[in-house]
Amino acid sequence: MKNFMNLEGKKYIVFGVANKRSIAWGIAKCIHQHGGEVFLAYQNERLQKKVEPLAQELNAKTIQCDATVEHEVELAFKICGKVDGVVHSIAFAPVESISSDLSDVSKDDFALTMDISVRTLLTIVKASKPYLNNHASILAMTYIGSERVMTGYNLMGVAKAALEASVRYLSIELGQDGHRINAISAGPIKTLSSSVFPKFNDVLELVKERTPLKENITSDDVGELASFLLSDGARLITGGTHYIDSGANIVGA
Ligand code: 0WD
Repeated sequence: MKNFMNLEGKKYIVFGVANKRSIAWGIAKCIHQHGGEVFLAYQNERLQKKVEPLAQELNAKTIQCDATVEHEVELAFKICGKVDGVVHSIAFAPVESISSDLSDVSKDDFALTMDISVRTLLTIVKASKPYLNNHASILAMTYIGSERVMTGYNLMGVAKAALEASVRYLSIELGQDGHRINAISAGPIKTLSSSVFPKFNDVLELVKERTPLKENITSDDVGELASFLLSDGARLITGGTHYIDSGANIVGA
């Protein structure tokens, strides 16, 4: 039987590695373990010291790329060359905009959050098109705060709803060329970004108390789902949001 999870001979560009706790790092490691070649894109010079040693572990090439800057994204693909898949693992909202009431969020903070957390996916998809090998697969990271009110998630919930809708519309656009795009909705994981959300540790505890599997997930767990969605085993799966959350998404109040 063919091993669909085998990513040998395939190449993937992963956007959003900040450090070893990043979900993007869990995904990159897993792609590598399944035989895929990885290219890591990180946001700025500040992150270079953290990302370069990680890249060496995977024998991965790196590029500095602010995904809000179109020509930097185009350059990243030009340097990386043809790919079989792309991972978008990028999000940002100013701390004060998450902790404030949604209707109090300033115009600037709203625009910045949407620009980094949603618009970058569109920029990356557009720039990727000339570089996608046949049957390529694109992934974006989301959270259930897009569908349900999760205390403290606020503005980021609105951004993730827009991201998931973008994935659905992009699936039609990309499907015309035989490419796929999906979102992964992960349970809470302690990372640099998640540390800004108030009472994050309580959310981790709730997973252990209330979900069917009573276990918090890790970036490595996300990596396995990502590797599957990037692989030919998922060749007819597109436009969807796929949960890896110990079953949290089916639990009522
Ligand atoms: O519980 C969690 N950690 C969950 C995260 C649960 C479900 C989903 N997610 C999502 C996040 O919303 C995000 O989309 O997963 C994705 C990755 O988040 P992460 O791994 O939790 O966080 P982190 O390691 O901080 O990676 C996000 C990175 C940024 O990190 P910092 O902390 O420096 O803001 O996104 C990158 C940046 O490296 N990033 C950018 N990359 C390129 N260009 C940009 C940009 N303009 N802005 C932020």
